[in-house]
Amino acid sequence: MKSQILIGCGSNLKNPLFQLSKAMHLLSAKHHITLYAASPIYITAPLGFKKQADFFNCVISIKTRVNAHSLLKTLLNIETKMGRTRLFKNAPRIIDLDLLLFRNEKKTISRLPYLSIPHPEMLHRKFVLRPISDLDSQIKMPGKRALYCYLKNTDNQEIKKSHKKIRLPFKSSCRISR
Ligand code: PH2
Ligand code: MG
Ligand code: MG
Repeated sequence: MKSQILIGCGSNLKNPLFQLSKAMHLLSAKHHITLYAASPIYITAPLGFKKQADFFNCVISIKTRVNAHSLLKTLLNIETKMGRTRLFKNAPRIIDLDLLLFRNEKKTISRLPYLSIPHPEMLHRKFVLRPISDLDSQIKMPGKRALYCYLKNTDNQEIKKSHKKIRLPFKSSCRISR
């Protein structure tokens, strides 16, 4: 897989599968973004704040000509457009779009919206690492090992593949999720 721009998607409110599909359609409708591949979707136990419904998570790979900060703004705009509210840290959410990796960039920008890539939590989250390995098991953290190497540290986290299909916004030439 060539693009190396990865976005983690999650939802646990108001028909999460529908919300994931809607987010992918809104993203691919942006003229500066091309959706390149989508991982399978996983049903995952909540990390952090536990008293909430299971999440549906997947990772998508995109191509874009804009920079990471501008892409982050687009992701936050889509979250807002879809009705995301921020009640407290790790609260249930209708949609969460996290910029995980942006090519080989390592960067922190402290002005708003705050950006830190690679995503600071990604190596500890099975709901991120598992779908990334489905897309491409060789993807590396900038300056570190292949991401699948970190998966074994997350054995205690519960995730299972969802077998329900969602509507994907791909053209037939794109790689489609299994
Ligand atoms: N996102 C969080 C916190 N906890 N747990 C699961 N299973 N899936 C998520 O997407 C998730 C979470 C913060 O963004
Ligand atoms: Mg998140
Ligand atoms: Mg987020």
